[in-house]
Amino acid sequence: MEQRPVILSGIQPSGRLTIGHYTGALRNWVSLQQSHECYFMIADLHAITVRQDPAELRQRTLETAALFLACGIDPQQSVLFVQSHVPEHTQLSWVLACLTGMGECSRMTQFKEKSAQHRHNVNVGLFAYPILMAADILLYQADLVPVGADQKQHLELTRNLAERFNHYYGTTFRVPEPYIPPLGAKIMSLQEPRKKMSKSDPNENAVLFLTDSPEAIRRKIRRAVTDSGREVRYDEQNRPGLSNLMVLYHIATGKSIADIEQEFAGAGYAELKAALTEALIEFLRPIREEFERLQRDSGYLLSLLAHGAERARARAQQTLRLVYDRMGFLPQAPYVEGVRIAMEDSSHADL
Ligand code: ATP
Ligand code: LTN
Repeated sequence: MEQRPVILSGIQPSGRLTIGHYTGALRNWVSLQQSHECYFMIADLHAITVRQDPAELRQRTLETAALFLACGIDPQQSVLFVQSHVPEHTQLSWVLACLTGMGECSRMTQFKEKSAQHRHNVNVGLFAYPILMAADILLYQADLVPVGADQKQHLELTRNLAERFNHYYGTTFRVPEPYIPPLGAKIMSLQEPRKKMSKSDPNENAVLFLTDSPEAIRRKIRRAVTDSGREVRYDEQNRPGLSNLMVLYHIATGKSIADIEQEFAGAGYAELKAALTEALIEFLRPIREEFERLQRDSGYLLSLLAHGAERARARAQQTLRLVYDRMGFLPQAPYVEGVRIAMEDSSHADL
C-alpha cells in the first residue's frame, strides 16, 4: 500500500475551543485527513503547565474530543488520542531536553508571554513546553504539522532538535514542515483586534466559541470593535478589527476576500456585521448540534480514545526504541524464570 505523508497536531484541553482553533488548526486537519495519515492529539500534558482544576480538565478533555469529531475529524481515517495515554511522549521529551540549550527555551515568545501572565507559577514545565511539543511531533515521524501562526517558533525548535539529533546519532527523525494557512492563521480578539483571540480571555465578548448559541453570536458580533472608516476593504495593518471580521466571513461562507469586498462595495460595516452574524449562526449550528449529541455519549468517546491511544502508541514505540538504541541505552533482555540473578547469590539477598 502506498504510504501517505504523516500529520501530527494537537490542541490543549485548557478551555472551550474558539473559532480561532477552527481556522488555525481544525479546519486544516479536516481538509488534510484524506490525503495524509493523521494523528490528532488532545495535549493534556501541555495543559498542566498552567494550573488546572482536575474535574474540569477531565471534562474538557472529553469535550475537546467531541468537538474534534463535530468539526469533521473522521475517526475511521484519523487517529484521535489523548497525550497522557501514550507515555512515550514524556520519555522522548527527556531525551530531547538533554539536547536543548536553556537559551533556546527562554527566548520562546509563548514562554515570555505565559510567564508574564502567570507570574506566580512560572514552573519548569512551562519552560520545557516546546521540548514536549517537539517530542509529540518527532515521535510520529510527522512530515507536516498544521498549526496557527503562533506555533511557528515552536516548530522551528522542533526542526532544530531533529537535525541536531540526526547529526549526533545518525538519521533518526524526519524533519517536519509547519502548515500555516494563508488566511485565518491568527484570528484576533473581537474586543482588542491587535491581540490573538484566546480561550482564556476573561472578557467573554472578545471570544467566539465554537459552541456559542445564536444569541451569543449576535451579541458578540454586534459589540465587536471595528476601526474608523466606512469602506469594507481588507487592510490587516491599519484596520485589524474590520479585517478580522472579513476573515471570519470568509471562513463561514467560503467567499474570497476580493468577492467580499465586492459584495459590500457601497455598503458599510453595519451591513457586513449583519451578514456575518447570520453566516456564523448557520455555519456553527451543525457543529454545536453534533457536539451536543456526542457529549451525551461519553462511552463512545472513551472507547474511541482508547482505540486511538493503542494505534498512536504502536507508532510512538517504534521511534522511541530506535532513539534509545541510538543513544546507547542498554537494551533490556527478557527476564527468564529460573535464571539466577546476582542479587540472589549475594549475602544481602534477604535485606
Ligand atoms: P491557550 O489555552 O494558552 O490560550 P491556545 O488556545 O493558543 O492556548 P491550543 O489550544 O493548544 O493553544 O491551540 C491549538 C491550536 O489552535 C494551535 O495550532 C494554535 O495555533 C491554534 N490557535 C489557537 N488560537 C488561535 C487563533 N486565535 N487563531 C488561529 N489559530 C489559533
Ligand atoms: N503547543 C500547541 C499545542 C500542541 C501541539 C503539539 C501542536 C501541543 N503539542 C504538537 C502541534 C503539534 C499550541 O497550540 N499551544
